[in-house]
Amino acid sequence: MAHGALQALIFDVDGTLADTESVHMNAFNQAFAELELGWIWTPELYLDLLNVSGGKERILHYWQQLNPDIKALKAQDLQDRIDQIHGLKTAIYENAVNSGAVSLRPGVLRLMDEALSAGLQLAIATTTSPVNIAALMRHAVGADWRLNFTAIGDASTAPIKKPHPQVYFQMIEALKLPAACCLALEDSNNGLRAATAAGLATLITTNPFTLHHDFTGALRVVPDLSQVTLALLRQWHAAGQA
Ligand code: XBP
Ligand code: MG
Repeated sequence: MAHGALQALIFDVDGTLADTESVHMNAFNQAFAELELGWIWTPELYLDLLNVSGGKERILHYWQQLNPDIKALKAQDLQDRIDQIHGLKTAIYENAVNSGAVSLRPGVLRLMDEALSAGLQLAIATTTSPVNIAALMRHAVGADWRLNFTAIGDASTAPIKKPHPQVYFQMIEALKLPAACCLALEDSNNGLRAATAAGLATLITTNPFTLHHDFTGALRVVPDLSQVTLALLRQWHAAGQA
């Protein structure tokens, strides 16, 4: 890996900025119920389904497992139905976030403030939809939240979901920095693989949905950011390049 001083932090959203996955799961279930699909995603099943990143991709995967005959449906009809289910799920999720169902994880805001004050750039690299990021950040930071970020990569910019590195390559390009000067913050194996495939050192903060994942290759694995200062990040980042 090329050498470089730390100049940017790239944050994943779900599971990293906030513990959102149980709220996502409830929103999926509420959408399934409203559309009378008879589908219920239990926490055990959802743990497994999280291996497929992206809500639309997750629905397709589940549907294919449940009913292999859906391949007989016209591709456009299948996509329209998935878009409809996911659109309803997204509206339900956004409402839940707007009413305060999730807050940022410990240390996240403090580390962002520290980084901005020290002149680092911030970016977001996620598989989720832009409305979900906006709802979360507006609620946590306020209407001007977007000003803190140089760039945002999400489901609207990167159609190929993690573990593919597309969203991270987009952010590295937008930051106009070498990958060696950026650090990714992730919570999952898919996220770690996406970030490392883009050449990024990656700090993992675990959560109950990802504690069992393989984090081989991560710069460090910590329970959350409460003890992680910018000075410590710089130290870990530099040591990772040695
Ligand atoms: C999170 C995801 C997302 C959410 C659901 O991955 O996989 O799909 O579970 O959000 P990451 P959407 O944290 O790596 O971005 O339904 O909006 O996709
Ligand atoms: Mg995540």
